[in-house]
Amino acid sequence: MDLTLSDVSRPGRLAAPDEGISAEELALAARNHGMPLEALRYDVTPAGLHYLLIHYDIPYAEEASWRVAVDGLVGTPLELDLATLRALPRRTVRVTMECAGNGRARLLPRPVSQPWLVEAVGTAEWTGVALRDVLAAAGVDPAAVEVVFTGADHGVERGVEQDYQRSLPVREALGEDVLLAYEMNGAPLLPQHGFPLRLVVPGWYGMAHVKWLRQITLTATPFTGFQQVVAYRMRQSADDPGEPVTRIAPRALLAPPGFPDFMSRARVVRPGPVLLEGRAWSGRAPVESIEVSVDGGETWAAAELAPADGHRWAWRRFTYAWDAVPGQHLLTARATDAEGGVQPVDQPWNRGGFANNAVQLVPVACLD
Ligand SMILES: Nc1nc2c(c(=O)[nH]1)N[C@H]1C(S)=C(S)[C@@H](COP(=O)(O)O)O[C@H]1N2
Ligand SMILES: [Mo]
Repeated sequence: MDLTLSDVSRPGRLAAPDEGISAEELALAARNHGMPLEALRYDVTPAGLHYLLIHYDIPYAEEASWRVAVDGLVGTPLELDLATLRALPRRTVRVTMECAGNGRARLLPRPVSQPWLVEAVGTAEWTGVALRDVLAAAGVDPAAVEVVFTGADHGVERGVEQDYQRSLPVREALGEDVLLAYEMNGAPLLPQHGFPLRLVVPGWYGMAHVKWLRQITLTATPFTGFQQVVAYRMRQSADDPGEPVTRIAPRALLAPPGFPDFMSRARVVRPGPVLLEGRAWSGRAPVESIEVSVDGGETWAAAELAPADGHRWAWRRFTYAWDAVPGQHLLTARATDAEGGVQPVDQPWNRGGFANNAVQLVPVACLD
């Protein structure tokens, strides 16, 4: 029998109303783990607690032989090794990264894919060279409109065989904090986070931060690869071209208060003062205020927001002093950013389950 790639690769689909998470989705979830929410207590997420999202396999890479090519519409094409990149001026940026599919598994109907609840987020200190320094060394042709980034990983997705590739408009690529990063939290990148080199695009959802970066190509026309025009579009129906997924929508998450039940992970607290804490971020504009509700969103109160301390692209801590009384409570928090973007209580739905920043709901039992 002659098999084609489309025979081994399934189209995107929505789950039936009563359809649970399948073994296939479980396999994805086990590979691509989230950040345990108690890690919201750290300013910088320890590398092993940062979430992971890997479409295909983690490529085997050796730093000594790694090269990244800079080509296309440039004056001087380059082939750079890691020693050359490390000798260029270093820059470190603290960045909160979130997968565009975060919140997907809570949607109704549920898009069948990596089934994130709300834990696909993490904050790291990325160190590397500013992409714009490398582009300046190559000399960007004024006719270039986009930069295409190619990873070393290869797979098939909905019948299309591909290297993982994403593009950015040239003006986004020239942002001062866009990095070719070779360190995470002061140590060489771990294999799963893109060793030895990845792109970091502060403020953008995770798909833009291409790992295992081996090629940077300046193009005269917008890129039409799979991850740009098929995946990562916000579509209402299969034939809707949809808007591209770009910057991170505002979101606040509460660190789970009290202690958990093993199976349900329901939270338990004792009566009295409970300091609620969490983190909030937005890739669009700085977070301006956080509100907390302890009655499932009926009433809201302002939370205390910690200073950004110069870290524009990192989440900010917030706290709220709650006086817990016996009974069942439904906690939630919502972020507003400087552009007036606020988290919805109702789900923002699209077929891929992208950029769903509906508020988190945290049921808490306060025991006598
Ligand atoms: N080459 C390559 N880069 C990639 C991916 C990938 O599968 N291959 N996944 C992207 C997605 S969807 C996300 S959310 C982030 C996750 O980065 P992390 O695993 O370091 O947290 O990497 C992005 N970069
Ligand atoms: Mo992602």
